[in-house]
Amino acid sequence: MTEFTKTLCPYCGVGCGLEVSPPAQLGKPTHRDSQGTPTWRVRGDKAHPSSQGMVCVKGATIAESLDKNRLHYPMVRESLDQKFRRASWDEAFDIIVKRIQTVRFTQGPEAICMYGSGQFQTEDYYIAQKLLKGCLGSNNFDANSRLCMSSAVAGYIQSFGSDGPPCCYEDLELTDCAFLIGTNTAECHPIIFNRLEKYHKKNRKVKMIVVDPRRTPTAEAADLHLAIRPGTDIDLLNGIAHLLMRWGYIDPGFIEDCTSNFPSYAEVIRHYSPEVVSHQCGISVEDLETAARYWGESQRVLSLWSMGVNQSSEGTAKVRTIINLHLMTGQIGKLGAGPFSLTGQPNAMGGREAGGLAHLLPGYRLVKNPQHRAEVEELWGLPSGRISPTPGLTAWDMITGLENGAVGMLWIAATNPAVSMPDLERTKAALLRSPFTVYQDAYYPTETAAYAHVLLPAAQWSEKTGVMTNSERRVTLCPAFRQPPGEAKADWEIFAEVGRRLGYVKEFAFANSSEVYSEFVKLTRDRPCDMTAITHERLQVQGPLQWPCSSTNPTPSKRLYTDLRFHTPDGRARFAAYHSRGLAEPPDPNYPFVLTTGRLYGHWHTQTRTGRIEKIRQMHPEPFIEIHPRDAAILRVNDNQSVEVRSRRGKAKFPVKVTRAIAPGTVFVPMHWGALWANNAEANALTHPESCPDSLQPELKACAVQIVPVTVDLTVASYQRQPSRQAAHL
Ligand SMILES: Nc1nc2c(c(=O)[nH]1)N[C@H]1C(S)=C(S)[C@@H](COP(=O)(O)OP(=O)(O)OC[C@H]3O[C@@H](n4cnc5c(=O)[nH]c(N)nc54)[C@H](O)[C@@H]3O)O[C@H]1N2
Ligand SMILES: Nc1nc2c(c(=O)[nH]1)N[C@H]1C(S)=C(S)[C@@H](COP(=O)(O)OP(=O)(O)OC[C@H]3O[C@@H](n4cnc5c(=O)[nH]c(N)nc54)[C@H](O)[C@@H]3O)O[C@H]1N2
Ligand code: SF4
Ligand SMILES: [Mo]
Repeated sequence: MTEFTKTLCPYCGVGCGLEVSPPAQLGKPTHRDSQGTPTWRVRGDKAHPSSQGMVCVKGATIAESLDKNRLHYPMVRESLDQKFRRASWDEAFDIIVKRIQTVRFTQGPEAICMYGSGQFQTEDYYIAQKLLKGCLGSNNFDANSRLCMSSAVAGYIQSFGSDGPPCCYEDLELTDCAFLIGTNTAECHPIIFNRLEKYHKKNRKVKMIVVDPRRTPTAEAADLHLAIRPGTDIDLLNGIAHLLMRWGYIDPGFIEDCTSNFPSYAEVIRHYSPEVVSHQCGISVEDLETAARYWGESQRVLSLWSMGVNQSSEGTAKVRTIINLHLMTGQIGKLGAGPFSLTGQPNAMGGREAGGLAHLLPGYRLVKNPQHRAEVEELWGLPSGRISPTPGLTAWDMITGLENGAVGMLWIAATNPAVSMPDLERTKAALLRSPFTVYQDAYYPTETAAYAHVLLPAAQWSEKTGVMTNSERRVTLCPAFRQPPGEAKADWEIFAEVGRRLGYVKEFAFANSSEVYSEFVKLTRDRPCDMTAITHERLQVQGPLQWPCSSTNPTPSKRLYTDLRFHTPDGRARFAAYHSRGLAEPPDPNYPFVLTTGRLYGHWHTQTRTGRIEKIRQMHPEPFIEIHPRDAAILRVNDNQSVEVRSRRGKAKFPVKVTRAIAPGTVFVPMHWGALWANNAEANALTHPESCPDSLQPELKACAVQIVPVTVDLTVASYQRQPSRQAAHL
């Protein structure tokens, strides 16, 4: 037996390779965490091409969270005011299956919903699609990726005819100009940032531009930081295009041979003169011109983006406007260039491959496409017409569906919506009205557990075998290397057992996850994400592989579109002509500040794991609100003083951090502190659910707020609540 297991870090979409070994090994002292508990050793896998041995603090400490506050057994209750009681799996399955049948025959399959996660492995995603969209005929499977990646998905599909980030991490070390927009890569994709930063430091000619209303650690490393006003990205991008056009930095050959719709785009960008854009974005004409010059003079431009672009009421338009710049300058399909969306979660990419959003089907297919439905039905051995032609409910639709009674059953897995959804007061009120909620998570308590009728204990990473795909389309096997606690089961096993108990015995007759994966890849044959040459066994032997990797061409591909043919009917990439529309809820005299929300280096989302790691708790002991000194002076607040922040929907309290890193008029709070981790410091108490009309992704990055100083000081101590104590009501 080898002394370590090669696997993938289960946090962010960088997808770093890890080597994990047991706490006790012959000839070595037992490995322990800071509290003295024996803990698995973790180190970077030097052979993993994506990360080359590097890890950040989250990956390095992952093992410390594995055994803390785990949910061990199924728990049930009749109503939300009762206590949970322990149940057998048999009883829990029975309750769920009966409920599915009742809802199916009284309200119809479209009243059954599942809300999943980019933290599923691909096998979990796939089995959930087969159960919901196939066997039950309900497209109401959506994932937290709706809050995360759906604008990138929509943008790629509309511009290129298919989803799929076309670049790879090697491009970070081949580019002349890295254009980072709406991404705090240094804190949120640290190893991607390390690779870029090292290369940038060594090669002084290489330019790095960062577009972010905050001066983040990412922005600090840039040659040019454009601190635009929130929501003015399209103005900026069209302004850059305007100058590229004016200065003749365009690629007419590429535009002519490989694209369509350029004239309507050219008509739009005409209106974005430097003076107009400088005024709109709140940046100088000089900085705008520098950005355009860097773009224009570079042979290879690589754009990187994440939530500052996607989480917007014009998210898809922003994505397409970034792609426009690449099309206009021919910066795609070659080394060191292209529009590269950074995926947030470890397997958001796998979710897209498996069809894990309400409008998708496995293999980069669309619910609305009759041929796609027929292909999937055939492979699943289902009668023709079983898959509904109507896209299902999105994450937010499920909340409004609870409000209006359209949802008869909600099954939530691997996500914590009672913290991460917009407009939390409304979200929580809707969850309270749910006639029946199943919540399947690895940990207890989490904020969402309070809204469940049935709790199912999930085996997590390290305890189940499956694959995940990272941002550069690289698929890595994550083998189980320890036992799940108590009676916890892999998510896919739970879904498959429910399927069998509903009568779909042969549809869910899988002996293990390797068989699940083999069936799934058949659905990728001849699709843009063809993975037909990938199996668990090959990944085990050869290590991680990028797709496309098909049985007809089993050598993995580093980049897409190198032949400059796109997946549109005419093979051309499409220009999009968008004017800027701005924020869904702009500031006004009553709510004069724009609140933006995001992440910190050490914490992972709702803290179910990182909140239990001492080193990380010390790194980020409490929530805060960043306020510019000018605004602090107007509000008469100082560092550490408390303020109440109010939006039209709710309020929260934070200690103030006065800093020039945030622009005047804008304030920032981290998203990590839910109700279990602090008193009233929920970012989403304030946010709104207005979303992009194409991707239906909510604008979590901006809402209008007012700020009022409060007298009671919030001390660190009040934030150091131990959620383990809350387990008492189990
Ligand atoms: N440490 C850590 N890393 C993570 C995660 C985590 O929880 N913790 N989560 C992972 C996940 S799921 C995701 S999705 C990614 C997110 O990764 P990022 O998108 O990099 O992170 P965020 O902090 O959400 O937002 C990025 C930046 O968008 C900026 N922004 C706000 N409004 C605008 C705007 O209008 N225009 C522009 N251009 N920028 C704007 C914010 O100031 C912020 O700095 O991180 C992944 N990695
Ligand atoms: N204000 C604001 N809100 C945001 C964002 C923002 O930038 N600002 N970002 C949005 C984005 S991009 C995202 S991705 C979401 C993230 O928000 P969530 O998905 O709610 O956050 P997590 O804390 O990652 O929740 C994952 C849950 O899955 C559990 N888990 C881990 N592994 C497994 C497993 O294998 N199986 C099961 N069943 N459970 C498991 C964990 O214990 C945890 O409870 O937040 C969104 N909300
Ligand atoms: S960069 Fe992301 S994948 Fe890599 S170790 Fe850190 S959290 Fe894990
Ligand atoms: Mo995300």
